[in-house]
Amino acid sequence: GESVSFIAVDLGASSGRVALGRLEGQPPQQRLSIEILHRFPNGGVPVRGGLYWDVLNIWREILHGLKLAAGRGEVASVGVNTWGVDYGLVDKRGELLGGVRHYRDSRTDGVLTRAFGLMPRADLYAHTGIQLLPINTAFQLLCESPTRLESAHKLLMTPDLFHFWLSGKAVCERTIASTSQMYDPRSREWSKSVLDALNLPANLLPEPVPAGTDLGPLTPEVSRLTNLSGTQVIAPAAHDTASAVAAVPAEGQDWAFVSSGTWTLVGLEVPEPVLTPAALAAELTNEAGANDQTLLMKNGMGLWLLQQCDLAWKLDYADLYAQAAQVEAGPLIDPEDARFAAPGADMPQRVQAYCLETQQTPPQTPAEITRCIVESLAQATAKALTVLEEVSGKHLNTVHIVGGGSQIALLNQRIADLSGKTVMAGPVEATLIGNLLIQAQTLGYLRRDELRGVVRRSETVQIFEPAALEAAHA
Ligand code: ADP
Ligand code: LRH
Repeated sequence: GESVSFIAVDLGASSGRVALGRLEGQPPQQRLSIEILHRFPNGGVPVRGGLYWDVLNIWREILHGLKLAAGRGEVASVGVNTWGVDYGLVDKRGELLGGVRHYRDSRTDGVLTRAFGLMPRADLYAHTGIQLLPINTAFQLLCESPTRLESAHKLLMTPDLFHFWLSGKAVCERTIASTSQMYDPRSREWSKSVLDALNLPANLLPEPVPAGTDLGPLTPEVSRLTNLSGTQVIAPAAHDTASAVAAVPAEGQDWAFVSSGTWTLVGLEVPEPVLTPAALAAELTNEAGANDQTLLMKNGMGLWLLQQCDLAWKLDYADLYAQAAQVEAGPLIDPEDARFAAPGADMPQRVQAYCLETQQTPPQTPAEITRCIVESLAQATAKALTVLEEVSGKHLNTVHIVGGGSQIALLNQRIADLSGKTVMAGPVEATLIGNLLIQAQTLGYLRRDELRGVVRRSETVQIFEPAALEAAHA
């Protein structure tokens, strides 16, 4: 039958992928098939005490993926999503100025104290509605070199930088803008109050545009390099979390999502930002979602802990998680403890030191350490769900877990057990799917209320019931 194809580029902190999505069938029975054409590792590059993203290598990998896609036939459009908060600076001629720092760069250590001296914490929250993390763009800018800022013409958040390279258009897509701590979620514009108080370079910020903005065709150069012609560049929900949530296969109203990857993002889709003192006290974040939704979330540590352990172990994830499932739960860490944020293959030792300091028997084997990390992440997730129920006044029955971490059966089961809610796991590639669906919507192939139905028809979910309930049903 008839079909239309789109390319999604999903850049996560640990890996990137380029996928081709095909939307097939007639409304309201459309389905989406995805084929991952290219995967590549991603991560920080340490240089002279700083930590950077290798954006030129990422760009080469993107071009390679696009070329593979061109070999499959016509492609209507392409869109890029990435992790939040990071940015590049370009000069008047559009040239990239220096490197793109990784949010785990240590230059922002302690920056919050300086920031709160310029604008009190509660005010920063009232204006932006997001969790006050030192990695947020506004605070990174407080640590920028003044000469670099003076030479800059535009600040481009990472997905916007790639959209600029693809299309020649410099914009700031709203979902990624909302991770910056410079964006007001009510006016949906940059926050003049925050920019003024922190003395940030407002002149560098491109106009915010909605998720699903057509940026025009690929540049002639990119067309030539990739053999793609007639392909539009469309800014999807350019923040990976927002793309992932757009593809959660939920029905009804009583659900929460967990986007599980390098980070654990636990949240609810709500119609308006929640900026109450209770939300601030709970350190909840209101980021922009696709289709004008707000994502009310707790942003926290995720499988970063395991990724860093694995630098030392070099074990297969599936094997490791299977072994961990054979180990009894024991010691617990606080995943948010500051010692876990920085990169390093000494992560197992950091976990052990935490346990010793808190009078717990440290886990020894990779399986034991993995069990400790999984249990600690499950507990943090269950706690976040309770906080979200309290702050929103909503009773939740179902938790949709998407992303790489949704493949970890033990983690899914423990979240079900500890929260007492039904967990639905999958799709693993929700971010890619959300990216593709917003492009399809932008080009008129789908209505906004049809996106989740396409995911439900196209993907399977795995169900995990809480243990206590299972026992009650037996
Ligand atoms: P990000 O987008 O933040 O880079 P992903 O959503 O790709 O992260 O998730 C990566 C994580 O998924 C890995 O760190 C790992 O813990 C988990 N994972 C990857 N592959 C598997 C697998 N085969 N089985 C279980 N877990 C896996
Ligand atoms: C997860 C994520 C998260 C934060 C972080 C910097 O990939 O996008 O939502 O913004 O990266």
